[in-house]
Amino acid sequence: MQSFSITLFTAFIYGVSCNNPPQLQQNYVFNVKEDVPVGTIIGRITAVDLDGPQELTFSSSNQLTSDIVSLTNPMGSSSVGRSVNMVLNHMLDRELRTDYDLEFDVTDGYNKVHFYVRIVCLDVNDNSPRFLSPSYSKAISSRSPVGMIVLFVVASDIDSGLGGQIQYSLESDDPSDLTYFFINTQAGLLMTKAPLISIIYHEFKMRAVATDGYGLKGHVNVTITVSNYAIPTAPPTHSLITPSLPPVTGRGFLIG
Ligand SMILES: [Ca+2]
Ligand SMILES: [Ca+2]
Ligand SMILES: [Ca+2]
Repeated sequence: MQSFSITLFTAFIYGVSCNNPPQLQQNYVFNVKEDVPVGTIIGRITAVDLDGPQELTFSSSNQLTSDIVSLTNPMGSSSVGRSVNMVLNHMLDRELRTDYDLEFDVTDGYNKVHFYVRIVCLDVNDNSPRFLSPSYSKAISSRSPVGMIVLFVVASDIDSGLGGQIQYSLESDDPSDLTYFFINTQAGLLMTKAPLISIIYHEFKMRAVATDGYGLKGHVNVTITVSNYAIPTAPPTHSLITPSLPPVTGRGFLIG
């Protein structure tokens, strides 16, 4: 009897110590677009375990992973491949984070294997260009030359690729405004296009438009005041050295 118990115990130890851990089928990397809706299956994980002792079970191993995905119930036999699907718990935002290394455990009831699944967030053009200033305005003289740079507008777009590339244009409710001004499509330089000399005073109220490579637009109001008044300029900077008057060398005239 004692010999039987020792044999059984030895077999148990041998069996457990020789038990093979679960094997993942591959290193998993999934590309997921940032507009994929909640509840979508974004990937399937499969592991194999030939010798038990139990069918494989999978679990998330940290809070971040649980926040991003849930796992479905396992499907299939461990001996040929047991799988779980990852279901998205909240929408991704590539502009906040471009990738995640999710962490999971898979166990056969004896061995627990920790593994990572990489999620790469793919961009969608979900942002319109935004101007850095809420509005632009400038006063110029009606004697300003054609081709003069009046101001420059700047917009940014946080999407990648074409979705982040901006071209500028100018709009106005009064189309005749656009005979006097135009905007450089790449650099956002707003310039004079025609002589303004006939204008005594006028406020040109226009809109600069930034358009990304897929057609999303951002707008900003631009006011250019043209007048034939003197345009105030910044006062000259004062020098610490007071200039002395030049010596009087000319001749005076006696009027009488
Ligand atoms: Ca095993
Ligand atoms: Ca985006
Ligand atoms: Ca965009």
